[in-house]
Formats: sequence, C-alpha cells, structure tokens
Amino acid sequence: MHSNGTVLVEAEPYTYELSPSQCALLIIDMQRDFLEPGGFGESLGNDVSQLRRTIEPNVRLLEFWRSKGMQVIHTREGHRPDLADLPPAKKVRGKGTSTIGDPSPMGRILVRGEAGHDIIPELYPKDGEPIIDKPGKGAFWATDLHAILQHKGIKQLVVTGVTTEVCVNTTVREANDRGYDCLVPEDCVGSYFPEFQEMGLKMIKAQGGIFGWVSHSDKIISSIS
Ligand code: C5J
Repeated sequence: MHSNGTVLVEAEPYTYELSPSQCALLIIDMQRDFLEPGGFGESLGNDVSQLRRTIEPNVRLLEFWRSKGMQVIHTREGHRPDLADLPPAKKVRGKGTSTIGDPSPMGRILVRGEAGHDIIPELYPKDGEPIIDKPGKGAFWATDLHAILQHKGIKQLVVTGVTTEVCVNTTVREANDRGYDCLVPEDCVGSYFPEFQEMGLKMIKAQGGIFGWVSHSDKIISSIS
C-alpha cells in the first residue's frame, strides 16, 4: 500500500491505482429476469449459463467489499408499473411475443416490484447499499447515481454485472465521461454472446484505456488484501 492509501492492481492496459476509500463496487443488473432459467433473458432464446458463471466471482468480490467496509451500489433495469418511463421504441424492439410490461412466470417483465425484476438471492443487497432503479441501459441516465457518488466522495468504480456489451459498457462510458475511473473484472461481467464478451472488454481497454481498465477479481482482492 502507498502512503496515500492507494493499492496497485495489475490490469490492462496498465496498472490501476485503487483508492479503497474512494472506490465503489457497482453491480449492474444481476436480476432474476436476466439470469434465471424461465426469465425474460432465456425467453428471448439466450443461454443464461453464460451469465450465471459470473455469480460466484461476484459473490466473492461483494463479500470482500463488505468485509472491508467499502461502498457497494446495486442497479436494476426496469420500469414503472404504468410504463410511463418506457420509450415506445424499447417496448416493441425485437418484435418478441412477450415484451417489457407483459406477464411472465416471474411477474410483469422488467417492471419494478415484480419477482423477475429483483436481484438474484445470491447477491441480494444489504441495508445501507443503495439500489439504483434505472429505466435505461446506462446507470447514470435518469437516476440519482452521480449525486450519490458525489455525496459519498467516490471517484473510482469497480463495475461488474450483466451484460458486458450492453448495460456494463454503457455505464462505464457514462461514468468515464463524468470523470470516474472504471475498473472491470472480466470474470465478474457476462454476456449471452461469447464474442460480445470478448469485444466488450476489448473496447473498454483499447487505445490506452479509452473507457477504463480490465482486470480479474482475484487480482483486485489480493491487491486490497
Ligand atoms: C440488457 C442489460 N442487455 N442489463 N440489459 O438489455 O444489459
């Protein structure tokens, strides 16, 4: 550990200098609708096992973060029960037989308060861990995330969750534009599509870390330990 309290994490494209008191773990959309068999994701024909492999490393990282008293924030993608915040284009996109707001075995798809919208039990938020309900792919759009991070003095984000190329990537880009340094542990993010997993991570760390850094949860944990 440096005298200023930072630790060095081996990462790509180069070492990440992590300040534990200023670094939040931001877990994106680890929701039943995306991860559980029978959920919205699987109903679209996706292979949920590609996302489920991220659960165990996320649990380890989350427990470690909690054990160190570091800031944890969760997000959920979803909409008001009246769907007033659902853009019409998002409702019909994909031309699926079931779309957002429709009934499903886990309640209305991606609607706040429904079972499928909730976070999987393995990563369930604890009291004091803010949950950001977001209507979009990025966690900053139409939410109070930026204000919460500012009030807590957070300048760095370790971003995990699903999916790598959609909500994780969008959030990392939004965070980067707002001045946050983002570190993405590759084992803790997942995509239904292996090629998007690979490219989603490459996009973040390309060009000298154009949006952020990529590492592994083991490296983050051992550096802070
Ligand atoms: C998607 C997400 N893929 N959380 N949502 O629609 O990435």
